[in-house]
Amino acid sequence: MLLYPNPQTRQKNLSPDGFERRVWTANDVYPGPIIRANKGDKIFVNVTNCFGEPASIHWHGLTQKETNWYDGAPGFTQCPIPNDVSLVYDFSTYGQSGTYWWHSHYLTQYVDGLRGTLIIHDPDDPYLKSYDEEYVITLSDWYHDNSSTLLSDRMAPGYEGFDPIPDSGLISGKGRYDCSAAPKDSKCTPNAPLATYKFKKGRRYRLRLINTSTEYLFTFSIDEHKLKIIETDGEYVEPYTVEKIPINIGQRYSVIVEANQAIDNYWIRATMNKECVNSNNFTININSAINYEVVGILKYEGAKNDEPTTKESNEQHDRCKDLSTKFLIPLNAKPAPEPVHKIITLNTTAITNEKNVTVFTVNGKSFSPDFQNPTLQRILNGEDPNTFPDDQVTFVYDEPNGVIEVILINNGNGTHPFHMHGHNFFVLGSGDGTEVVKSELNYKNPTIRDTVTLPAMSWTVIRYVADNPGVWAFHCHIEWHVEMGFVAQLIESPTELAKRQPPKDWSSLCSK
Ligand SMILES: [Cu+2]
Repeated sequence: MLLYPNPQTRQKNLSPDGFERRVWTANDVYPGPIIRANKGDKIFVNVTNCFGEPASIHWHGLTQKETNWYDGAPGFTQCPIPNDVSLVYDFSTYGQSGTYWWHSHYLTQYVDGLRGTLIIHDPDDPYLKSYDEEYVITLSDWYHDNSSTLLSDRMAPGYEGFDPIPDSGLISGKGRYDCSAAPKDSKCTPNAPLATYKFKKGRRYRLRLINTSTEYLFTFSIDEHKLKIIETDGEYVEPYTVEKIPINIGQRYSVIVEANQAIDNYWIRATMNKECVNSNNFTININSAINYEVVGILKYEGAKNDEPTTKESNEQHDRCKDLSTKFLIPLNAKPAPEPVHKIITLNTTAITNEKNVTVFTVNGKSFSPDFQNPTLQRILNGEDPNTFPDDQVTFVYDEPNGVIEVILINNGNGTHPFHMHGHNFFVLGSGDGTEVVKSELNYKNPTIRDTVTLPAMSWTVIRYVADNPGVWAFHCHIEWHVEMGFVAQLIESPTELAKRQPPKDWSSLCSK
């Protein structure tokens, strides 16, 4: 049992890449503190909101069995926490272990800084003897303007650009901005310190990699070192060794790295894949001085204090795609669950709506949250989820423990990382074009994860067991796209769900 007392969320001036801006922090730091637990622990996090605006925290990858109300998604599972109010998120880790993260799920607040990591250690970790130490490494794009400004520009009627260009990329909250490009009235300190990880020759390190970005897929590598993958999104996998690893927003990998090279300094590279993001001359912040080649340093004990001079691996991967599921076989592989009780097909695209604003649609509908009457509350109040309006984009299935298959079709020309709350899922397969090729599906030992990349003009088939009654968001994790309605609400086993008694502190959020 674990208690994390009183994290205070506050706005504070910080300079992660040398450029000072207002950052939405937890316990005054960015990234927020690492929450560590052991498998089977209960976690209590008392969140005190001092932002001066509403807030919430979602626990990305945690299935929240029996605690749908603590999933932290305003409009779906709660009313946001008002300013000057505390909420204790109280949930069990059940059998989950591995690498997770937490972030605000209220508007674009996490873009401005409210995010951190959550690690569930496993005393029965099958790889425990394969590494000596571990580090948590977060990757993120970073913007100098407040996200609310960027979002209102993005959603301005008639805007014909694309998503805002960031100003830098950060490794574990550290990056380096070219201050000569900063506006005259700003505070910017050049040569900001880079993220540096100390290795001792002969030791083996588990690196927990988490992409906590707003928009960008990163490719991670360490010069002259191999990465042995052992975890995808909390699921152990058969070891698979690469030199570079593509990691999209919301995804996590653990890799084991052996400190088996000469005592020296080596570049850690986290390259932002700009070819996966569309832009044109009108794009917000198109003249950004961003360096997409984000770096940190792996420093062997005994190495000099020089910057590395090492060269990047030339290993190539498919662009704007996840690593092939062929190589991400769960250590406890299971066949795809059967028989399928319900197939949900989600056709996604971007359109210009009647207000001349670009929005995303799922089966022709674009999501708009009702913060003060979230879906879970409506169901607990006895409303029939089959009668919700189009802008709730609901998909209802009331077959406890039935198998749900979701066919995701991306009819657009952008790459989108899709994340499901409340479940991890079996990835049966994916491919180019908008027609599923059944012969390419893997029913024998599919990859298990909770976030999957949907490349432009492509299909993906996933399955999961409906063993978790709740309201579960299923959405693109590009934060701008969430606000542009790129969301489905999965309403799982509502009859069972409606019988549950929510905690009083949760209910009282909606009356404040
Ligand atoms: Cu998207």
